[in-house]
Amino acid sequence: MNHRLKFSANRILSIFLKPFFIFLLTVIFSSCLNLDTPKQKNYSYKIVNIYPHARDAFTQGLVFEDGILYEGTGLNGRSSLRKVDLKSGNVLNIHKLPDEFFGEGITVCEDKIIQLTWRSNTGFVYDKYGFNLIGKFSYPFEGWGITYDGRHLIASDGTDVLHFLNPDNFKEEYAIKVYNNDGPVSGLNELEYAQGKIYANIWRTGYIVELSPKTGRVTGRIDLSGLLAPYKADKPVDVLNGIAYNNENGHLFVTGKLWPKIFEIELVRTK
Ligand SMILES: [Ca+2]
Repeated sequence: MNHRLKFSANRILSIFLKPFFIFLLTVIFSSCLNLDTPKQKNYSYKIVNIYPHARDAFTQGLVFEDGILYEGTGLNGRSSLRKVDLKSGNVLNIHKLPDEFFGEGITVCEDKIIQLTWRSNTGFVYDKYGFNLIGKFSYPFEGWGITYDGRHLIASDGTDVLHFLNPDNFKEEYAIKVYNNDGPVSGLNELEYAQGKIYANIWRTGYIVELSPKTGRVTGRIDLSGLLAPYKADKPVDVLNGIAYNNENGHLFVTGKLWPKIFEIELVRTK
C-alpha cells in the first residue's frame, strides 16, 4: 500500500468510525443517566381480605404489629389512640385525647407508641402495652403522618417535606423533599415504612406513593381510587388515609377517614 492509499484508508475510517464512536458514547451516557432516573412503577391492587372499621374513626395513623392493629384518630373532641381487633373491628383499648388536641399520625417505636397532633406542635409518647402516657415532646411544624425506620422517626407535615427525628430526643436531624419526574409531591399524609421504602397517602387523592427515604424520589404509585365504592355505606366518608404493613406476608392494610372497611391488599404491577 502506498502512502496515498494508506492516507485515504485512514481518512475513510475516520469519517465513518468517528460518528459511530460518538453515537456509542451517547448511548452509554444516556444509559447511565437512565439508571439515575428510573421510571415510576404503577400499581393496582388485589383485595385479599376486608375487615370492619369503626365508623367514628377519623383515621390519621395505622400500624400493624404482631397481629394487633393500632390506630390514631383525629378531630377535636374525638381524637384517640386505639388498639383494635382486626377481624371483628372491636376496640380493645382506647386512650382519648383532651378536646383541644387534634390527633394525627401514630407509629410504634420499639416498646413505645408516638402520636402527633395537627397544629399543637405536641407529640405524645405512650407505652405500647398499656397506652399509659409516658412523655411529651414538641416540634416546629404541623403534625400529619409519622413512621419509624428503625433509626429515625419520620414525620410528614402536609407539604413535600419529610422530617427525620432522633427517636431518643425527638430533635430533627435532617429533612428530605419528595419529588417525582414532574416536580415536588406535596400533601404527604399518613406514612408507612416497609422494606426500605416509605409509602405515603397523598391528601385528597386516591393514591399512595412509594418513595425512597434516601433521596425522596417517588419510585411508584398505587392507584386505590374506586377501592371503597362498592362498599360505601349511606353515611358520609372522608378521604383515603391509613397504611399499615403486614410483615408476615407483605400485604398492606389500607383504609380512610370514617370508612366502614379496612382492606388488606396485594399490590399488582400495571403499566
Ligand atoms: Ca402507618
